[in-house]
Amino acid sequence: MAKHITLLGAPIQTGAWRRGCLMGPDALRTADLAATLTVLGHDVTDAGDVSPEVLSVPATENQTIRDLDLCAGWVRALQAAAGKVTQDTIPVFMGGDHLMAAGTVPAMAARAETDGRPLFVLWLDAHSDIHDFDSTDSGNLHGTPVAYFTGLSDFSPQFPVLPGRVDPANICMIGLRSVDPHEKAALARTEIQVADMRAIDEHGIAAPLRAFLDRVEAANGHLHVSFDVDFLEPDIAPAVGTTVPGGASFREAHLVMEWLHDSGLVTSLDIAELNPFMDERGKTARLMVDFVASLFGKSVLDRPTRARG
Ligand code: 5AB
Ligand code: MN
Ligand code: MN
Ligand code: MN
Repeated sequence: MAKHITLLGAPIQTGAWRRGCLMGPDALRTADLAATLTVLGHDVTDAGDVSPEVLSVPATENQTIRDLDLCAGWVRALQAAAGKVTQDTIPVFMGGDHLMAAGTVPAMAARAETDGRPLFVLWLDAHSDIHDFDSTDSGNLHGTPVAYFTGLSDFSPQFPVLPGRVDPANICMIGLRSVDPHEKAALARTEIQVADMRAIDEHGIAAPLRAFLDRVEAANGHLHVSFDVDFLEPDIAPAVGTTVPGGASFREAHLVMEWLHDSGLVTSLDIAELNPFMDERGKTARLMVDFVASLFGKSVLDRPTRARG
């Protein structure tokens, strides 16, 4: 079924330690994201890149936080830009480091609420990104969006009051393999469902995904997918800031994308943490375009889908 897809660039890199994510949107454009989705029959608009607001926010107690003003300016600007996306459009937010999700996800939660439906989030990542201003050791705010958009930690007054909040019970994280002690304790206290790499090794990637998609469908939810490139095994996706070995294989990630398509449930997507400076001849950018294509209906054989109106 043809969709209206809007590509929106979020060239934020101040949430990460290593520079380069600001080239992410242009690498995805260069790898022909728009044309690839158009060929699949979709109606695609590239709305260009968001720019950060210029802000000066109060300092946090934790002095290690990196680039707080600029990060806060990005969160504000991304919430505003994502907040303009209408219900009939599927936005593809092209990052940018993963702090982008502190902008995109609260806006998508607010949009779902306007539609009278809950927002569910599928978090594909090596990391749980559930630090807060106090707990982060690295000071890199791309490790914090989940604690912010769930309201589990207080990010005021530096980050905006949430336009929409995500219930932790509506989040499923798949692919985790690098979780800091604070994050481990935080996850244990929440209802976030986690399939770490060990669980995937033991039971496969299909089981947790199926269970989650069934829940989204039963609740008539909107589904936001936040795809951190480091979810993938670094051998196939080297263009990331910090490589964590043992990630999802091509086949596992591909199956996730195809099932997401067949579910007919996805209403928005982040592509996060693509760092083209670390890439090998565009290989990761092209791989991500291929995965997004699968999510939007590229397939080998036709199969029955659960398309919804
Ligand atoms: B990413 C780490 N937990 O807080 C930290 O790539 C890594 O968006 C954060 O998932 C990784 O710095 C953030 C060690
Ligand atoms: Mn992440
Ligand atoms: Mn990550
Ligand atoms: Mn990263």
